[in-house]
Amino acid sequence: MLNKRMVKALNMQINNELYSAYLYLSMSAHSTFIGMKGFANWFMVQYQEEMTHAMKIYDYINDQGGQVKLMAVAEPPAEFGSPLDMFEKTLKHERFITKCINDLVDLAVKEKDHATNIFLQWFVTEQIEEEANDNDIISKLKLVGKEGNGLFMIDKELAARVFTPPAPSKESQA
Ligand code: OFO
Repeated sequence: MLNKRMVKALNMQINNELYSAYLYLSMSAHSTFIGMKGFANWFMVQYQEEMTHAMKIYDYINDQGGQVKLMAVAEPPAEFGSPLDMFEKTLKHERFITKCINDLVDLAVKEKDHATNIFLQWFVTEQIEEEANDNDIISKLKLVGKEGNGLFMIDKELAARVFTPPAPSKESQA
C-alpha cells in the first residue's frame, strides 16, 4: 500500500521518464536529419528503454493499489548541435534523473516504505549504467573531435545497439 505522497512522487517520475523518452526520440530524429544513422539508432533504443522505465513505475503503482495519474509531457528541443553536444546534454539529463531517483529513495526511507525502496533499487543501478554509457561515448567523441573517419566509426558502433526489454519486476510477475 502506497501513501499519497509516495504515489504523487512516483507519478511525477512516470512523467520524467516519459519526457526522457520524448527527448531521446527527438535526438534520434535530429541524428537522422544530420545523416548519423548509428546515432539515430542508439537514441531510438534509448527511447524504447525510457518507455519501459515509465511502464515499470506505472505497473508498480497499479500493483500497489495506487492511482496512476498521467500529466502533460513537455516539448523537447529539436536542435542539439554536434554529436558531442548531444551526448553532453544526454549526460546532463541523466544526472538530473539520478537525482530524481535518489530523492524518491530518500522519500521511501522517510515514509518507511520498504517495498518502494526495494523497487527503486533497480533504478539506482540502472542510472549507474546510463551515466557510464554516456561518459564512455563522450570520451570517444572527444578523442576523435571533428575527424570524419572517427565519427564514422563511432556511428557504426552505435548502429549495433539493440533494444533488449528489461526483465519484468518481481512485483508485476506475481
Ligand atoms: Fe535514462 O533512465 Fe530512465 O529516465
